[in-house]
Amino acid sequence: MSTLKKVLVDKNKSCKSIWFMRQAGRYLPEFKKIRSENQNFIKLCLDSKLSSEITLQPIKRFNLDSAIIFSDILMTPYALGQEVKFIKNQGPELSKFNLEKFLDNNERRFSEKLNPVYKSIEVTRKNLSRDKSLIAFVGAPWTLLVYMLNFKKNKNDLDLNKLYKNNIHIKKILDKLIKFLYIHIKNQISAGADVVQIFDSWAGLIPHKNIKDYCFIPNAKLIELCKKEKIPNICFPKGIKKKYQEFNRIVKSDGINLDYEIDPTWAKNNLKNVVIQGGLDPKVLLKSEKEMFKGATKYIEAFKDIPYIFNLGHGLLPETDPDRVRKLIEFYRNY
Ligand code: 1CP
Repeated sequence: MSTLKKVLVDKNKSCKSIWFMRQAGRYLPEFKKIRSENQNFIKLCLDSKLSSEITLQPIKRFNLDSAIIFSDILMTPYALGQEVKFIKNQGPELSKFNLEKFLDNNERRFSEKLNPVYKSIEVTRKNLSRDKSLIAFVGAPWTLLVYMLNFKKNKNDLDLNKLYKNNIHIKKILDKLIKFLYIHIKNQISAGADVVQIFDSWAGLIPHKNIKDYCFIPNAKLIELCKKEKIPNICFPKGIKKKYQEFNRIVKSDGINLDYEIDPTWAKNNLKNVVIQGGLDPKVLLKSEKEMFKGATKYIEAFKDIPYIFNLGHGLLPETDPDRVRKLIEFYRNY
């Protein structure tokens, strides 16, 4: 069994496990080289051989305990018929959402379009040692909807007018997304993934009165499905602050990833019956070594008596020096 599963499922607190969100891609020179030769990001995600190679890059370099498949949460809207483009230094851009077309999607076509992702999982599993987990992931319904309906006004604000104008359709869209995400999760498990993480990266933008319907319930439904499939699962409801507690009470995932705004001591005292993962601000990897170790120590100490998976409070930043990542891993393993 992988160390990730030993902590997540067996709640073995003396077993340590470490991996990083966004460890594949973004900052490694060996990734940047492949990326520079492959301008179309979606096509790169659909190249099973290259995507498997990228998935394994951080494992080869750092011997991390788990691999996360190189793909993207926006592969779901892609497979549901929206055009997805990544504009350099600007982020993703999706073609205009069409409700009728969206509701008309069929399951077989959806799976077919994502088949290269499943193939990549198969190939990766064959090349990954058995003591390491292969993590599959999906974007939570709300976070996907933010991109699909182009709800963001700028980096961290929601266009509330757009939200209210679309309010009557939102639940319908979320429900349909849940159906397709279930298929995507099941296909990834069949291909060989043995842990699932759900990224609700924009949960923090949801107005208070909608948090239950747009975040807690959709995540809970996906976790229910993971449990039915007996697949260990982790949620990441980024930015919801103290609502992490209510999220945890309702969703009941095996693991919960802290974001960097959550105080680790608060988390330890308030998040019960769940394995805690992550929390460390990825920006500390850009600071001095001393500050990085100090930051890491805070999390290691806070969780030393309970099961804990070392990870970050959001993804590794593109400007991270790989040597820093190595030092952080060494520090953690020698602690
Ligand atoms: O231009 C490039 O080189 C593409 C950069 C890149 C990479 C390497 C994007 C574009 N996606 C990815 C891979 C990716 N995305 C992984 C692979 C495995 C890993 O490295 O861990 C994963 C797990 C994701 C997940 C993802 N994509 C999330 C959730 C996690 C998070 O960081 O909050 C989100 C929100 C996305 C959307 C996305 N993909 C890429 C960009 C630039 C964005 C937008 C982010 C934003 O709006 O700020």
